[in-house]
Amino acid sequence: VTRVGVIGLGVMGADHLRTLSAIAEVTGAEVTAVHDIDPARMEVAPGNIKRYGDGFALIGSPDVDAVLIASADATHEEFVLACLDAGRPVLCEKPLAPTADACRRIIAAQERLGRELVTVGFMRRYDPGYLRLKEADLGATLLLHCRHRNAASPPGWPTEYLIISSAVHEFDTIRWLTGDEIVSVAAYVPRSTSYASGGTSDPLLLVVRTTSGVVADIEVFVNARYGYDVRCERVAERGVADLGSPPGTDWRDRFADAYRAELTDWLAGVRTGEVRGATAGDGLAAQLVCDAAIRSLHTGKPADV
Ligand code: ISE
Repeated sequence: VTRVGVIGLGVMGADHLRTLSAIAEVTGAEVTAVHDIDPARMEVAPGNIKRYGDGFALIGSPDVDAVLIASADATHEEFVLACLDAGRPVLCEKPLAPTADACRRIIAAQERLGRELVTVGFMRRYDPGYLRLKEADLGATLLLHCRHRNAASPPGWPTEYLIISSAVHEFDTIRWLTGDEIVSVAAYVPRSTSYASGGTSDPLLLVVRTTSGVVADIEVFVNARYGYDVRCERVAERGVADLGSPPGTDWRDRFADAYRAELTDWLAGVRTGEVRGATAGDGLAAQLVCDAAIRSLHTGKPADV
């Protein structure tokens, strides 16, 4: 049995706890430990799961074989580094870390260790719709039209979070769909919705170009009100394909299949000693695109990655 420790029992951590329990028979894994800085949040865990007041103690515990990090973005680097120190395979929710330098420190630590233990939670790679889009025999991709709409953003979300928290998925998905790197980003600021927090520019339109010349336009709109609506249309030489998914309430229901598949595949990799999903290098690549998008947002000019 693979014994999993979960750090962070907020929206995503609690959802992952439920999913891990639901797939336990398939994966042969069970959650044996949880940590959250708010003890009340640990109450969502069944009574037989050990509560840790300290995330580092959970990581070092002999009762834990692998770690899932779903705590605040700012804590990801320290917990991932501790997992590497302890030799624990780790699935870290996106972003790997909020800055490129922190991602580089994680990659350097993993290189010193001499083996890959870090998986990043870019779950769209496991979504059946995106897999169909990627596998469709349409020839070379020319354009991608990406739409990423949240029903509502947390109050006080700054404009940069539309990029760091939301568009980051599009950047990884575009890299994964095309097999290219993203080389430039141009950020455009349309008229903002009156439902955005004071001063936040929402929606944004980002236009990125990849190494093979694919151009993708990304709408990120985090106060769309009507629902959670993620769309992607692939325009290729021999045809067009899109996700065709109806709007949902939020990412947990819209990507429920993807999260199950991601956790199942992660745990399969834990057993065989491999990283099967997005790597720490993918985490750094996505963060570098975020940094370029934020530069473009601030300068009003396209930015190279
Ligand atoms: C959130 O953090 C997620 O990761 C969701 O997948 C994304 O759709 C949402 O925009 C983010 O805020």
